[in-house]
Amino acid sequence: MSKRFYLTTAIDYVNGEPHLGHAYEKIIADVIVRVHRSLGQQTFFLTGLDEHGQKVQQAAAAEGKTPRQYCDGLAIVWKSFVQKLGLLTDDFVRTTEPRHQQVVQAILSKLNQQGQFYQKEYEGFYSAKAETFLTEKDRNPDGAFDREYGEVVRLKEQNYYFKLQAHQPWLIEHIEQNPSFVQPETRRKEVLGFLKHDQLEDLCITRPVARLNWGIPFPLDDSYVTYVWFDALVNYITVPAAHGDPLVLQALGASADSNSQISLWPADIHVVGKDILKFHAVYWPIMLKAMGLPLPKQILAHGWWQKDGQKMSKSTGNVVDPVTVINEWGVDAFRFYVLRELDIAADGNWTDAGFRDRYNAELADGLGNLVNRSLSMLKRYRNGFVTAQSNALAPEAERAVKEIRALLEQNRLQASLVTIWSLITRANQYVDQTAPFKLAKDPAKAKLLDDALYNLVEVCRILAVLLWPFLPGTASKIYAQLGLTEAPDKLAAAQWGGLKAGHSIGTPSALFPKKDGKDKN
Ligand code: ME8
Repeated sequence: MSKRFYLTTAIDYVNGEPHLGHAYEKIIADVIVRVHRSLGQQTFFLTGLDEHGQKVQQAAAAEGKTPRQYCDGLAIVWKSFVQKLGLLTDDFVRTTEPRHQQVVQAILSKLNQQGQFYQKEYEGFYSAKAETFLTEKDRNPDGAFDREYGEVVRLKEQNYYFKLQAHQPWLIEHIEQNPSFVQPETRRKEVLGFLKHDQLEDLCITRPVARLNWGIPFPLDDSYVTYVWFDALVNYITVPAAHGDPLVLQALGASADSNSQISLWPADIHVVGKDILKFHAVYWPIMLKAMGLPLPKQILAHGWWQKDGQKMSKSTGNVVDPVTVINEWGVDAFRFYVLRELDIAADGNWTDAGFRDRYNAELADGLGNLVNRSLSMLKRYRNGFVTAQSNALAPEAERAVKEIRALLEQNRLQASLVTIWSLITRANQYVDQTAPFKLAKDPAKAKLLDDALYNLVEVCRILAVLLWPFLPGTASKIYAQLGLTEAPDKLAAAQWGGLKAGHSIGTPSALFPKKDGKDKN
């Protein structure tokens, strides 16, 4: 049983509908999963919902629903969002599922037996929005708590704590010795800076039922529920356990069913936003180490989106609704904009004009035009039959494939798209330089026309293979228009010379119809 490439995203709070930030994270993850599939690996892609906690309890109450009714309703919306984005997911976890609850409780019991927990009374500040306790250190220079914490209240309560301090030295060493453990580099430095300069506070892992009852019952004391982050992080091993991962089952003290085993753990990449890096790069590794499980290979933290230079906020109406954009422009146009606009490390700014400009210039005039005119010319001048192999663009295509392979190994998605588009630009120049429409008028130039047409359709084929992880629907359409019945889902097919003389292509049609400037987006 070989281990699959296992990738996860953050599980989203189910206290509203999905927005641009959620969509972005899932798309980055999907591209990386598809890259690994294209390289021939077996993959497993997990996403899901974080359904417990005060925020969800409050959101449900505001709608006059029980938390369960509220979550069940929204789970339908979020699952259909996965379809809308075209994600190749293998499972969808909800933290209210019994399979998850069992794993959380088993871990809590195990860590308790090892003496990792203790009780103490806390008196101080609490933010329900961030589901966290705050200290004086969290105040801004003006003395107020940041607006991101929402309403901050004073409280005094008895809770259970997880001892973290003893773990600090090995974690620093692990991050120093494994540069790819936290990426991008700026985020790695951020975590190291924090671990080296601040003493880790023990983690409060319970909330009293009297204040919050929407959570996983704490197995050691029924007057508590489990802290939502301890609950949520565990989802990453709930699913391996549910699929019979022997390593995880062993750590949980459960026996493996030999008929249904998939090896997933350790995760290859946890894709998360920069705001939840500490939970993933500090608390989660410590929890795993205490459980006796190996650490994930990488935590990849992406930047955040704003709209028109401002934080997205439902109350001001300043939001991008991915579903509206996708319904109007198509999912691949949406995927392209978010992937091309930002490097994973950077923060981004959505503008409707920027979206429209990229659509028209890069998708319609760049890729769409190249594919449409290349295939249409082959149809018109050679009845749609592929001409004899010619290699004028082969060196440039091969160079691009090599460069993209290296970039993809480092998850440099934006840079890969830049390289793909330089090949598109080069091929469009080649049309202008060779001018097949002129060659077609002179029978003495038939061989030159054959050569030009071969180079163009073969570049289109290679582009489809390179584009598949990013724009899967478009890549499949290009293959179909080329009359190819297989899927463009293997990078090995990006080798020059795949199209054979005499092959008959399908019917060309516009991939990205040009839109005028009056659209809303
Ligand atoms: O944090 N731009 O859930 P969440 C980019 N349940 N990414 C954004 C974003 C934006 N404007 N807004 C949110 C949680 N995100 C927890 C996670 S994981 C065990 C538990 C990202 O719904 C955010 O960074 O608040 C996070 O990675 C994800 O969306 C879910 O955020």
